[in-house]
Amino acid sequence: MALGHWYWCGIGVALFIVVIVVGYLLIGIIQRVWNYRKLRKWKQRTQDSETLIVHVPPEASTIPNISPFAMKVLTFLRMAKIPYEIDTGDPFGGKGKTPWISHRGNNIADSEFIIQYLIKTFDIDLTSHCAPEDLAIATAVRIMVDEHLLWGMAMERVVFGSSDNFVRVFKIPKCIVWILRRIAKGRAKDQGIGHHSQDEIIEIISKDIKTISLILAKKQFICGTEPCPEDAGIFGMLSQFYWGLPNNPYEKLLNASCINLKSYCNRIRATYWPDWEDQF
Ligand SMILES: N[C@@H](CCC(=O)N[C@@H](CS)C(=O)NCC(=O)O)C(=O)O
Ligand SMILES: *[C@@H]1O[C@H](CO)[C@@H](O)[C@H](O)[C@H]1NC(C)=O
Repeated sequence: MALGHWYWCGIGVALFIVVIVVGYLLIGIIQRVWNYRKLRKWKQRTQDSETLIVHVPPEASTIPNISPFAMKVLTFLRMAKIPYEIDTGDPFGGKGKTPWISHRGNNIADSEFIIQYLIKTFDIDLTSHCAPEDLAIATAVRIMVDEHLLWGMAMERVVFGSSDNFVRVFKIPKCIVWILRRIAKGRAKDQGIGHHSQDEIIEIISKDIKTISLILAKKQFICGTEPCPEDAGIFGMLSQFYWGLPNNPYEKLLNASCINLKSYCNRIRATYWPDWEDQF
């Protein structure tokens, strides 16, 4: 009797494990096939045309795009005067991230690879006015923004900020806030910053913001009087703090001691986004 009990119990556990493993593998396979078909579709759609398609998340409510990397690429395209069309149906590309582009049958993911591709393909020169050492500092600032300031923005927006703001800015249903919060928390822990308290994160991120403010100083753009591609990246993120995070704890800092960053954002917005309000 007792043996029979353990026998069926063992079968049950084994079946359960098999179902989980097969389910996991199946999801992986479906994802791959779906990804492959998506990339093939956009390759076919763009290979005989000159239209540049930029894949980004759907429209938000207070800023043209809630992805800082989408804002970076879109602002760069405007700086370089390259015409583009937006697609919001497939925001995530071959690397699972947004934005990505499709052009002449090429699918390119990651904002930096996209900008490199565009500079090469359209023969864009937006750095000839920069001294090499100024450009190096601009690049260092942009990398800090992309890889560090990003986490302060994401934590504030998704984890600490009110879900009402999140729902309003993103135009998403309230029921998915919880799951996005869990995902963001997990990623922030993997990155490292997620282990700190909110106060500690505010301290860390305020230092980033003050540093950028000091480096920008009285300059119009990060490399001087003319914009360079790194400005697109810096603006892509700062614009989120300015317009895409209502009532965030950095507002006071920006108002009080980093007002040059607000002027910088306003300058870039006025120059490249005269149609800002029409975007949402
Ligand atoms: N290094 C990438 C970063 C892109 C990125 O992190 N995009 C975010 C949105 S701002 C994303 O797609 N997140 C979705 C995810 O990670 O699942 C780039 O520069 O394009
Ligand atoms: C920052 O300045 C703006 C515009 O001047 C104002 O609307 C906002 O309330 C200020 N925020 C804080 C926290 O001081």
